[in-house]
Amino acid sequence: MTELTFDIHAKDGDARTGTITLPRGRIRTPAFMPVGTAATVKAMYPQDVHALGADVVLANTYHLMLRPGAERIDALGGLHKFMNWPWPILTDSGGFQVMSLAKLRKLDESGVTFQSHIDGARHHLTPERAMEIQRLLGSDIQMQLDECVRLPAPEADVERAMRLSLRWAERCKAAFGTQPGHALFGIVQGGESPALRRASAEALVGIGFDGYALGGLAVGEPQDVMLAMIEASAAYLPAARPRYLMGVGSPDDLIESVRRGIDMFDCVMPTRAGRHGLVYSRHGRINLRNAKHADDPRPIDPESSCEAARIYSRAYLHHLVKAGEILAMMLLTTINLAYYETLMTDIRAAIAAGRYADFCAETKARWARGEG
Ligand code: PRF
Repeated sequence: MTELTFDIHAKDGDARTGTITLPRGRIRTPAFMPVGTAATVKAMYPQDVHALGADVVLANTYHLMLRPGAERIDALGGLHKFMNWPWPILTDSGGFQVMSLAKLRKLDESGVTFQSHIDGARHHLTPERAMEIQRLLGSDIQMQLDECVRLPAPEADVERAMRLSLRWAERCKAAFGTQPGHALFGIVQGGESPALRRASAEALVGIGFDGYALGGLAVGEPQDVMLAMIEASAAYLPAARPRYLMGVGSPDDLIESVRRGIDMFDCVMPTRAGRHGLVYSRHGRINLRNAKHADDPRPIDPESSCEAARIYSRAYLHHLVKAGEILAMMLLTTINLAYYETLMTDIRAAIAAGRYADFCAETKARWARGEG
């Protein structure tokens, strides 16, 4: 179906570390994908995102179809050239963003009709159009169109959405056709029902995808439910294919999900938090808006591999945040992405060394000790 290969180098319990290879580059797993919704990881130069250790970024069908338009990006040479990111790009399919952002949404068997949150224009997104847009963008890893139900929800609603997502999965696979060097992932739905999760996973595997995502999680349920649903889904997915947990999560979510066999993640948390005065470090989360940092000469983390975390004082970063300076967003986003990517590097090393359980315990203990 494609040239995506996934080599697993080591396993430790259900956690695994490996490499996804695509023509545009390799993705070391477990991988964290920074979110580049509108063809930019906000406040970052693309080369800096890569230098921090990101092998792949996520971009969004929904935002790019509305502005600047998939046909325009295609005419300009594709998304990689447009945003000056030559490495792999994964694109989400749009359904989830329509449900969270668009106005006047109407969903039926054919797809979803909605009004743009930008100018109110009407659009119809079908499985076929979602695949066409992702092909026009030149996306390396494309996602099926699905319907994600926020939790808690009646099981009948969750099952209806899961079955619809399966029918859309078939249509997406047919529309994707053969695209050498590009991959298509299916998305497991099924809310907080282990039986629905299993049925969804088994049906998707029957259709056959290059990788499998877990959707419909981190949408209102507690963490223990999310982790149980990962277990209920992963057990029925092929070990030899990558597993991607969509829209997750906190550093703790990442290490607990990896423990249960997840290989890929994306989340706005490090980038969005960085634009709101929050930094993640080895010692937990720090809110730089807090007045207690105003006179603090210490850096965020003197031992960080990230220069911004080593050099600038908390007092200076506090000042930049309070003053609403652009540099605050640039430095904090850099520090946060560096932390997330370093965490993934450490996770991969711990799995390879067969000491993942110890690594998790040590990491959580350091977070619990606080700000350092
Ligand atoms: N489906 C798609 N994208 C997503 C999700 C989903 O369920 C989620 C849920 N956490 C985030 N992004 N297509």
